[in-house]
Amino acid sequence: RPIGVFDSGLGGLTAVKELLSIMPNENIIYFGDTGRVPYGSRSRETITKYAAQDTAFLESKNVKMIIAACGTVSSVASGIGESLSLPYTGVLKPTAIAAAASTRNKKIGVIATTATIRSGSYRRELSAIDPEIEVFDRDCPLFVPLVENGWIAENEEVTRLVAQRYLTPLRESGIDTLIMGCTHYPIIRHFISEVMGSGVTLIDSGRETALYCSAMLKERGLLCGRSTQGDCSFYVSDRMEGFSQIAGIFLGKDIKREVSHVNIDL
Ligand code: DGN
Repeated sequence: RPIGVFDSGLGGLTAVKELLSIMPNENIIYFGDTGRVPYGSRSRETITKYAAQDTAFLESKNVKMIIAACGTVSSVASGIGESLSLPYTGVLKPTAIAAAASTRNKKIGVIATTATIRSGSYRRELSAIDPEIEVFDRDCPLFVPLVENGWIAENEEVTRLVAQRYLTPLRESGIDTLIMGCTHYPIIRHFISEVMGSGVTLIDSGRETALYCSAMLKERGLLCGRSTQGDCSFYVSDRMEGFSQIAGIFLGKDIKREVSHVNIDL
């Protein structure tokens, strides 16, 4: 059975990329809610409703585990795992654990969507791990549309300027670790690390969650046993062309034939 992954759009592909490299034999079903992106500016009720529909779709595909590869869902609709009968993880816990293990000076930055920052989820999670950790956070609402529109290449000056504007105050705060708390952000990590400099370790929530998922599957004896390459299928709730193209660039392969449309809001 496949692993189910969902996000509001392209962001969760950062988890898929890592899943493919850690567990190349697994099958993956990905749902990107491109018809309703962004989630990050919406209310708790709306995000919770969308997340319930997204997980119901993945359950209908008979997945063995569900990953909410979305910082916003993990932070705002945090109860979603309890209503599922399948193993489930969001990105919050694995990411906070990795950041707390990485910091030396106990100053951690968090960048994410407005909904995630407003929820205070990373502050709570990090202070539960170590109350001495000081958190510097900042919402970066323009990053998600920049990624969804494909403005991700090194020469996109607008994305560079936006990154400079959001991140310069964080660089000056003296953090040594920065959580990319929205799964879209690693797609533009080259711009983020350019501003932050080499002294700041970037924590990729997609990667940490993929590692956590592999540990969960192993612990439950749910890893797939075969030795051949697994399959990936992608579903989106809006036009497929834009998604296929940007996802293909990010994953480094042509996925056009693997992308289908689904009507999620039934
Ligand atoms: N990838 C989502 C997250 O991690 O928060 C982005 C949410 C959104 O749609 N803005």
